[in-house]
Amino acid sequence: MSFLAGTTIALKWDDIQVALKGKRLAILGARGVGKTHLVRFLTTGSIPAEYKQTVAPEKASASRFQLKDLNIKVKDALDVSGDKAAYAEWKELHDQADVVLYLLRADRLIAGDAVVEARVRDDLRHIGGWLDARQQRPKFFVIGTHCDFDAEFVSLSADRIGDYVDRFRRLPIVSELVGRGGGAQQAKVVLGSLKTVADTEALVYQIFMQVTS
Ligand SMILES: Nc1nc2c(ncn2[C@@H]2O[C@H](COP(=O)(O)OP(=O)(O)OP(=O)(O)O)[C@@H](O)[C@H]2O)c(=O)[nH]1
Ligand SMILES: [Mg+2]
Repeated sequence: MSFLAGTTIALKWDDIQVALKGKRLAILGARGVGKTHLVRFLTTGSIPAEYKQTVAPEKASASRFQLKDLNIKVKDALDVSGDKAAYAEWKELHDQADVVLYLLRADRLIAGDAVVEARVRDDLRHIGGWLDARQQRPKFFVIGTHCDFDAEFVSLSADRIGDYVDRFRRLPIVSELVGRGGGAQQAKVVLGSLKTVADTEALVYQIFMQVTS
């Protein structure tokens, strides 16, 4: 199976491969947002069958990111815990990264979950400071996962995802995050789901398209 079907998409992969060659990714976020899932997908092309909390940093089994038959190579894959006690490990990962992906539960923010909102705000207070301290800022992405729990997302046709993202950006907490991440030019927002391999591919594709832009 190819990574994503369709010739228009396949053509773009050349640019993406060049843009990603040798890049280091940092995948950060609270517990259960999908970090291990994403690291596993990027290193093996498959997704974990069950949830096991990450406690200590784990080196991903492949030393480079290889997406199926596509020659996408990223230098390192370290999977960190979402526990707040792991902020020191997050920082270390952040400081070496070319691309920083901050994962959060988009469904919970849309539902107005105050606990998730507070945690996200706290995370971004840390990450924002680290980003500001970098001489050359890495690309920063806010990645909203678990959208499959939002009925509106599920019924959305592929061509309307832009409207959905626009509405998400207008949530006060999201505009606060984007501001903390350096503004709309610097901080990209990507929404989707990691429920199935196909969902995960679609989300990763959206991310990689914007790494190149
Ligand atoms: N339905 C659905 N499940 C998801 C999504 N993203 C992740 N999951 C599931 O949520 C659970 C937690 O995902 P993990 O990748 O292990 O979470 P983590 O961020 O590594 O969490 P910690 O290691 O505890 O910090 C797993 O069972 C995933 O399969 C999503 O977008 N939708
Ligand atoms: Mg984990």
